[in-house]
Amino acid sequence: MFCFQCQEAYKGVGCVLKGVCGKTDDVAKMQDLLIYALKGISLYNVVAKENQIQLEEVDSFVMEGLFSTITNVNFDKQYFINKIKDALMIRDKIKYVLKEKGVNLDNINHDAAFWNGNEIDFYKKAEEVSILTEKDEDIRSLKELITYGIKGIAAYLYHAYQLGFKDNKVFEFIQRALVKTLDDNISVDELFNLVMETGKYAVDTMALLDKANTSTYGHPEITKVNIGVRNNPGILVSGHDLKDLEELLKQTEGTGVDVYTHGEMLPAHYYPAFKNYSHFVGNYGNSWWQQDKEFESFNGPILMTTNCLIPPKESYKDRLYTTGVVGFEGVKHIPLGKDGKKDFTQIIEHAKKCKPPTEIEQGEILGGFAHSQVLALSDKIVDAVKKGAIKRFIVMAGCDGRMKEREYYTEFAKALPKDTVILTAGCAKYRYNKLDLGDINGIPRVIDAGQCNDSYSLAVIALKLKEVFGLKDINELPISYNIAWYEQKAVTVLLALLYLGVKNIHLGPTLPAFLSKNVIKVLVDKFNIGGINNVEDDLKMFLKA
Ligand code: FSO
Ligand code: SF4
Repeated sequence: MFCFQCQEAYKGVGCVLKGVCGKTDDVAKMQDLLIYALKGISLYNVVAKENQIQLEEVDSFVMEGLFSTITNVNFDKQYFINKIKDALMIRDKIKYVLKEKGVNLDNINHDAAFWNGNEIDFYKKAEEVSILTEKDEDIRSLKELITYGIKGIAAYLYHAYQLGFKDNKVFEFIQRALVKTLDDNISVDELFNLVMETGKYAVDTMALLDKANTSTYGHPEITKVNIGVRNNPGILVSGHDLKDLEELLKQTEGTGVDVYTHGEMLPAHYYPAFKNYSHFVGNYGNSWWQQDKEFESFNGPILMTTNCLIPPKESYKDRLYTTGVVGFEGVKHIPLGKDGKKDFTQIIEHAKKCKPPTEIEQGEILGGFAHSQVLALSDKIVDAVKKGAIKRFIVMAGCDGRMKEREYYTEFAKALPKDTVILTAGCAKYRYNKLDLGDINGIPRVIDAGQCNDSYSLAVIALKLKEVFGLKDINELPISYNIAWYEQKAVTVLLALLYLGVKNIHLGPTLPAFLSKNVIKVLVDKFNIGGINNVEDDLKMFLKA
């Protein structure tokens, strides 16, 4: 195996024997092969789309397949083997439909369009299509940058899709981009253009998800979220899927079972629609990488709706449930029923037999500053900026992770002068959202917009401020970007920001292993992207920017 798609890639180069995330060699290979099979589907489906043949089940299959290969989503080898088999069937079905309609397919001659094999052949084939078969380091780097960007787009699109929102142009782009990554003659310039186009579709998809979430559940509002526990048995929900949470809240109503959020599900508390459930108690614990301790002390069942899952300990494995694209061998999975709904009865019955959660902390955290809420406060914020009470905003959105180096973000937040405000989204916030950083004239010094996809809100806020201050360029705003990344959705968010013209973004704790030296050089020249150093030097650099 070779995988370098996340920030924790082994030695900053790539995982080769087993993933730092726990992904095994065979799962990694099956993920590579699934991606290759999705490219094969896309070769034909792009032609189908050109001929006005819309096969929605194919679009959704490609979207789900991409999502399932994101870091910490699915560790189940059999899941991928089944998906590869399905993919080969789907590919050949589209080929058949196109031939029946007399569409000329002479231009499709890539191996991805024709290869076939049984399970026994899959491992050998996976080695033939490994990332490392692309020998040119820069081309490989750009192709993977695009692939990871569209994996994140697929994840955000999936959440919107669950709520009945879709965008055919995004489906089309995803598949067109996958096809381009098969092109052996593509130039570096063409790939750079495709990187920027990925950024454009990242913005469109985050906007679509924002519309899906806010029109279904209302606009997030300022909310204090309880971090203590009550004395009833509980279910802990993690991941990003609000639809799953909604169904679970409905099904647990009146059962005596409480519901808590973990990690990236925390922002669900900010939505008006979820405030109506009196058994929706609060948030338990911290970000994803602490789940091995926190799932243990929660005592009740845990539902993983998306990433980030880590290989479970035996002490809570039997209390763990996955759903959607998430999977782990030996862990119970809640499927989508024929009626389009999920039946969570077994989790609820399981919860009733469990002890209430062990309290690990007490108090409240504050959030809910998505664009609508912040724009409602914009007069106050603009006034504070004009009067010099707020000198600078620091965007510290993104992901958390287990590397010790990430303590930097806590130290950085603590060291920021009192006239600065942190804008955050994603699980990076857990590095500083429980510090008492105070407020500026009633404006909290940590403004949490929500999940990583709500970084879109931060972009909307920045664009609004640019308008209010009458600036020509978003980079003239007193905003610095000190972003933490971990997995591929953060790549998507980064490409979205680049597409919106944001410069001087600093990315940490380390730069992506998949960016070659030359690609980094271009990103530095064009966008002045940088890494991080130490708190003291970085503070000086960010504050004088
Ligand atoms: Fe964190 Fe995990 Fe949301 Fe990522 S939970 S690391 S960017 O998956 O998705 O912010
Ligand atoms: Fe390694 Fe990250 Fe790939 Fe897991 S996802 S195998 S940790 S690079």
